[in-house]
Amino acid sequence: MTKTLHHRACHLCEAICGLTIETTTEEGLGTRITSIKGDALDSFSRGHICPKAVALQDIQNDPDRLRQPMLRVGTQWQPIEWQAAFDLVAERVFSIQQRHGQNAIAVYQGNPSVHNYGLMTHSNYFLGLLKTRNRFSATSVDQLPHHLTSYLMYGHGLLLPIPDIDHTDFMLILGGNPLASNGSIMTVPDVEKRLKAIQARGGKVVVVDPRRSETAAIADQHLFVRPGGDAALLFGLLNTLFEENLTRASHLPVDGLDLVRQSISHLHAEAMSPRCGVPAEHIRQLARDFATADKAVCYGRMGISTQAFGTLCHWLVQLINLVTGNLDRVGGALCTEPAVDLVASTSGGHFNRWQSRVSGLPEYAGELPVSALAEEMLGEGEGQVRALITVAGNPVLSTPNGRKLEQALEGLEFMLSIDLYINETTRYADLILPSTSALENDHYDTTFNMFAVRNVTRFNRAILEKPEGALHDWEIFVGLAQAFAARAERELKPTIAPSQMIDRGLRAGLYGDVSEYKLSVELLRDHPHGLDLGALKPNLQPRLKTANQRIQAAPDVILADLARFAAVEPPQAGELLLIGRRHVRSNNSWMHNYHRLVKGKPRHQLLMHPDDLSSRGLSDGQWVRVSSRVGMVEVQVVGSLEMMPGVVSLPHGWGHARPGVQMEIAGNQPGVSANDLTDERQLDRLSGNAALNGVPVQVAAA
Ligand SMILES: Nc1nc2c(c(=O)[nH]1)N[C@H]1C(S)=C(S)[C@@H](COP(=O)(O)OP(=O)(O)OC[C@H]3O[C@@H](n4cnc5c(=O)[nH]c(N)nc54)[C@H](O)[C@@H]3O)O[C@H]1N2
Ligand SMILES: Nc1nc2c(c(=O)[nH]1)N[C@H]1C(S)=C(S)[C@@H](COP(=O)(O)OP(=O)(O)OC[C@H]3O[C@@H](n4cnc5c(=O)[nH]c(N)nc54)[C@H](O)[C@@H]3O)O[C@H]1N2
Ligand code: SF4
Ligand SMILES: [Mo]
Repeated sequence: MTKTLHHRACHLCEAICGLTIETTTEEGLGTRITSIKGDALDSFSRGHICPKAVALQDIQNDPDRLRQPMLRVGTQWQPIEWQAAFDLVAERVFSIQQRHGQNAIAVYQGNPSVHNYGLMTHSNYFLGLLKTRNRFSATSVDQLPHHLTSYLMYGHGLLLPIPDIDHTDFMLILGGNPLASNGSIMTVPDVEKRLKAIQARGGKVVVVDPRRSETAAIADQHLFVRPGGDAALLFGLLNTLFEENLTRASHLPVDGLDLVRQSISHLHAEAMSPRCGVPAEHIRQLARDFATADKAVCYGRMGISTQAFGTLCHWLVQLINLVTGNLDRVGGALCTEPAVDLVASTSGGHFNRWQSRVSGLPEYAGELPVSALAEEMLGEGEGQVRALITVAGNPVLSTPNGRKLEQALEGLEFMLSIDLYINETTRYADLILPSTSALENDHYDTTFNMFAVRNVTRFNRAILEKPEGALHDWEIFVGLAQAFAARAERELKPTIAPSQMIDRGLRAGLYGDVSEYKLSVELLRDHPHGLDLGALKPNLQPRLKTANQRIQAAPDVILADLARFAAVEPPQAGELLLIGRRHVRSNNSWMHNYHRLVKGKPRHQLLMHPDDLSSRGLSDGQWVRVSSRVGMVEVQVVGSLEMMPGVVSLPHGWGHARPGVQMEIAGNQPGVSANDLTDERQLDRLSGNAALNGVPVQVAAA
């Protein structure tokens, strides 16, 4: 019996914690994982770990995880050989495109795509060949407003300023709950300690959230905000900074700031207070506290990007940091200098070059908003989507009006899923192609090193041997590309393995051949705990990719959105608005089949303020019927003083009790899907991002 210790970054969320994984090899029994712990020698995560990492062994060992390609024959699933599967896809996709045009194939790329480097490097090797404009991803139910704002203001959608959490004195958080999510567009392992360190050095943490979240509970101040009201609150803050001369000069070249000031002067704290539910005096005081802190940073995340004015929100966050002198400043918001730098190596992006067929929603960087996916399948006529390819995603549970999407999936001619499970979405597929598990694959974080609060890098080799006959995600895409190119008689450029691509990226980068580091994949093997490349530092000016290399404070399309903001009806008395929430033991729409994570009391009920319960004659623990324009679910309600009155909260990613799902849901707790209630017509119309938060609902006894 031999025991081996491996060091590796966890790929399950954005925090990229270092893990120490022990495997035991026994003759005749093979190799198994015998322990998963935080890696104290990882200087970035410092031994931090959460319960999901321990469940990596459950992903590995789960008998329900698919290990070979599966073909649906009627209601049955049958194994099929890889080459036969690739040829089948090539034939079906080619034939559909011949008959209905290139755009008849739609693609949805889900969240785990950005946590798996082979998917980042190779999915386009095949998907790019399809030349379809119907590309969709989780971006438009998540962070699209961040990218669009950076593209418009800084010239590159990935030039995202990150809170310098380790050096700030004042952190204002809107719509983020890092204590549950472990941070997002702020890769920050061990976030609770880092927030408490702000307080320990005499600084403050302020949280704006319609729920007293886990993060709000440890903050110095928590303000309830009406869901979807953040743009109003942020207008009030920015105006106060202007009106009360609380601004500070910035070293950055900026165009359009006077125009901003004039255009928003009527949106002052007093005018905005009824729209956000925050008293005007609190808005003004918050602006003063922010501006007088030596180093401050305003950070907005998921809760403010998935709402009707998500892009206005993120634009205002940038401006608040800018006019207080905190953009591109130590202790403020800083851009990273990653070892593999996609900002340097890619073009800035594009926006609204084409629109979706049915609703005319804009593309961003070649993708359309996923709220339009179902209507593109259901809407008859030229250009109708006839087939779908999903990659590492579960849009039935993850995108608004999941029931409508299900109806659309039933009518498809062909569906392919590249996924590990037969779940709520992939059960509609004709063919499912499962990859190796993460621990059987190398890992380099191409995405989250770019958004980390320190410049860090690491490359980890696979921990477990690749099972015979299994393929990595990237190899699946190579197989699909080769089969499709052969069928379509198209030329296919050769490709190289992801690790070779990363090696090239490392060598060509800032810490590569030209530097003292001389980073390469080979060199990173000597640093299994990861390599720290230093604190973030001011660098925005030379990295700007706008045409005139100046920050654009007043992009036309954003100023044009002020008219839409002005046209919104005031809040109605008695309204009830739905928001989401995350829990540290749950991961989007999956991992609910691992007992280790879901054990204990259920965590997917509806939370409601006790006053809202009693005004409806409801009691704590009762089953209720929640309905919206698009649907209805029945769920248990829990009275909670965490909730702002008039707001209810339901986590997404549940709702597993659907026929044909082939995995055992641990504890027999399927929950219900929040996206059976969210509305595909509720959008940030500017970017097309779904407004998942602030959905009007009614709640009554079931
Ligand atoms: N109402 C509401 N809806 C939301 C949200 C919300 O807050 N509220 N959040 C939104 C956000 S931020 C996001 S990112 C989306 C996420 O939603 P999705 O994009 O649907 O992503 P997941 O739910 O993580 O999908 C996980 C799927 O990927 C598969 N998978 C996991 N790892 C791999 C792998 O390595 N390879 C392959 N091929 N497959 C793999 C799993 O088996 C599972 O089927 O949900 C969004 N939906
Ligand atoms: N454990 C765990 N970690 C995860 C995930 C997971 O599913 N589970 N998912 C990962 C993914 S894909 C992402 S994108 C990140 C997201 O990471 P975060 O952005 O931190 O997302 P949440 O934890 O959902 O926190 C959003 C907060 O916004 C609040 N909110 C809702 N509506 C509004 C509003 O109108 N205004 C304001 N101000 N606040 C509002 C909610 O109450 C909630 O507290 O988390 C990642 N990490
Ligand atoms: S917080 Fe948990 S899931 Fe996220 S990277 Fe760290 S250990 Fe993994
Ligand atoms: Mo996300």
